Amino acid sequence: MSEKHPSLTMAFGERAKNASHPLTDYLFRLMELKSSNLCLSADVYTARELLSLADKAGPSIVVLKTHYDLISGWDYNPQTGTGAKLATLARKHGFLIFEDRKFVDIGKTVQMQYTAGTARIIDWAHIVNANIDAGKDMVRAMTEAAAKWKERINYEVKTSVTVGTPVSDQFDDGENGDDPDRLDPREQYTGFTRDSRDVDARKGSIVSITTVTQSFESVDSPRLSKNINEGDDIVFPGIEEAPSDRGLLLLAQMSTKGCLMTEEYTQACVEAARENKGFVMGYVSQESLNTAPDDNFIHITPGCKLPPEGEEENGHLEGDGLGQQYNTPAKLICIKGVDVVIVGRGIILAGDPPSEAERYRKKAWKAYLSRVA
Ligand code: BMP
Repeated sequence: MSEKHPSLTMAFGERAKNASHPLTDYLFRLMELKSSNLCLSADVYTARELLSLADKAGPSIVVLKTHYDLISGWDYNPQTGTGAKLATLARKHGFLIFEDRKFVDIGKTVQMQYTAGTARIIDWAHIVNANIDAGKDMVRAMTEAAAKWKERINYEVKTSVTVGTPVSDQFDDGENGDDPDRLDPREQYTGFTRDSRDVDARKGSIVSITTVTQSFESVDSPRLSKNINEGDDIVFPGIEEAPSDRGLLLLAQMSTKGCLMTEEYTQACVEAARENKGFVMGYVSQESLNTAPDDNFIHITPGCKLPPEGEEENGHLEGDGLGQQYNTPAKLICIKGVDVVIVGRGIILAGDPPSEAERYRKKAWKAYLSRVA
């Protein structure tokens, strides 16, 4: 880390002005507005707990980090499911949703995992991350997928299918197999367009009449503003709604003991970030990686914990016994130069998680203020 890099002493509000990604600009301004550089890692067991925690801790945080695949009862419905509900809470409290999916695969597979499948991550997560062990082309693949998605949401396709005489075997191809609005990979990336014949072919054995209606609806506002139920349209005051752009964080370093990510790998992340500034917001890392004069990437850092209230703050913090290592917000922000700290169990396992989130917010913000002073 270069101690003297300008991003280390510049206020977040100033960094917003030079941000190369609309979401980074937004996030820096949100951080100033809420006096928060705290990300809550909402690693709880059920969707109900997740939504309740997001609602209660929402005022203290600027990013909510999820692992959707560890949540039981995740409702995949794009309009009314868990992702859509989180999006409503994000708008209400002013935070961004970061799905910690750590994509790593060939570009084509990652494109599909990101934009399609059951979870349709891109629909509800403003930010995702990637491990680029597979090579830098994966970042380009994700950039292209996000650009196509954004193009597509400007012309929302509404398709309704009416079927007659359904019989039990119509559910053969999975619960979402008949979702007419789902992204077809061929449709997305090769110009393929589904038409009524496809639907007819799939339904041929089970329906007597199939009617497909498609309409194209132009929308100007962000995707997340759509499908809002009445009463759920509250937007956090003092800032506009988050842009509909999607952003990527590169997993450049990990917090774990014995992490195998080499300096060479981390340097490849830095190069990939600089080459894809329009989509890469920054890094999940353990230190600032801004070294070139105009680097202004955001650094979001897990492995953060505070000692219990009243205990010596600079003492040694125990890991979790499973490889996780912890540092205090003061060390990560002032010494290592990161911008946002990620806290999971430090908050979740506290007696009163919302007030513990507030304690972390204050400590992390104080560390930032002393860094830029
Ligand atoms: P906790 O604060 O409870 O240790 O949780 C840390 C969270 O950050 C977990 O969700 C974990 O998956 C994630 N994480 C991490 O701990 N270290 C990394 O290097 C990268 C991560 O995404």
